[in-house]
Amino acid sequence: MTGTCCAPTAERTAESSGTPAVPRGERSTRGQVRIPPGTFWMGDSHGDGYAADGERPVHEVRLSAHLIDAKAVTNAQFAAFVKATTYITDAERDGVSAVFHLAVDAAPADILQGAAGVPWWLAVRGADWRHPAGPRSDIADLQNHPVVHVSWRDAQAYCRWAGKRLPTEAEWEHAARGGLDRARYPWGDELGSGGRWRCNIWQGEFPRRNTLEDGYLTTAPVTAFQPNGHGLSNTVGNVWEWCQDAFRATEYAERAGEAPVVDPVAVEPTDVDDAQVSRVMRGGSYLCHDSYCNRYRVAARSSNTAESSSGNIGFRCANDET
Ligand SMILES: [Ca+2]
Ligand SMILES: [Ca+2]
Ligand SMILES: [Cu+2]
Repeated sequence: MTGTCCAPTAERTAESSGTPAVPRGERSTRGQVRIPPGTFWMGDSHGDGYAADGERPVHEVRLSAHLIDAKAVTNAQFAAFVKATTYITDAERDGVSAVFHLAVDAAPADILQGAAGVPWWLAVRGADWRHPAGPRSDIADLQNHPVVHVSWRDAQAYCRWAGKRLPTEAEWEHAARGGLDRARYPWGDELGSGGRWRCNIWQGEFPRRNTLEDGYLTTAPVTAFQPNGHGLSNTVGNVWEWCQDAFRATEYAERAGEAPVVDPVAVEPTDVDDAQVSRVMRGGSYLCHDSYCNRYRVAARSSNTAESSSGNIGFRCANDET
């Protein structure tokens, strides 16, 4: 396990290449909202981002009409998928996933190591989507919380079964903006607080003391907090959300000059199923805090390898309009 700021990267030992064999389900738009065709300014209009993430230059993007889930995929939904397909996630196959240190619920022998540079992440044996805090935890009381410990490859498999697909990075950002032009957050430019948090991030001193002003140390139910202008809940905060795109920090710079860019998606040219390809994650998570990671903004970008999983990465689905 090596470290990126907000979510650790797995060094999997189990064989994990190739598309998992999951039957493709009939197209479904259940739980999805329609996003009409339109253009928007993609990227960081405020200069808030980390240069290495490539949130700039801001550029105009035109999107065709599409659909996107109003909320992240829940544990209950993922359980239905696993029941129907007997799918085994990357974390289950590997036997290990990353859990935030204050959340671990495991025997000491199952706590293997901290991640280099990010000691608040612990590799925990037996941590997986059914046991989000480790082997001693379960999801009985977390049915409507976002599924976590799912890799990009696991998310792809779910989408295939559900008759859906992952959103592109551009679709995700456009939907997360909720119709607010160039705003910082899904509700406007100010984070707000004063006892009224709009999203699930970290309050207090990261990574030891969380004052829980927003109510949650780790995940919140997928419909907690007010939805944005498009009816989407918890785009920023709660859990990172996988997108379809391969991650390239230079992506936006390469788009400059085309105006507007139409339905962009960064594809990995060699092997779309490569477990090592870095895939885009959006929205930040319950661990984000301005003091070390302000990626709970709609423009913020991050990435992880397609086989990585942790207790703060989930996903929502999208669909073409037929
Ligand atoms: Ca929180
Ligand atoms: Ca989110
Ligand atoms: Cu963060």
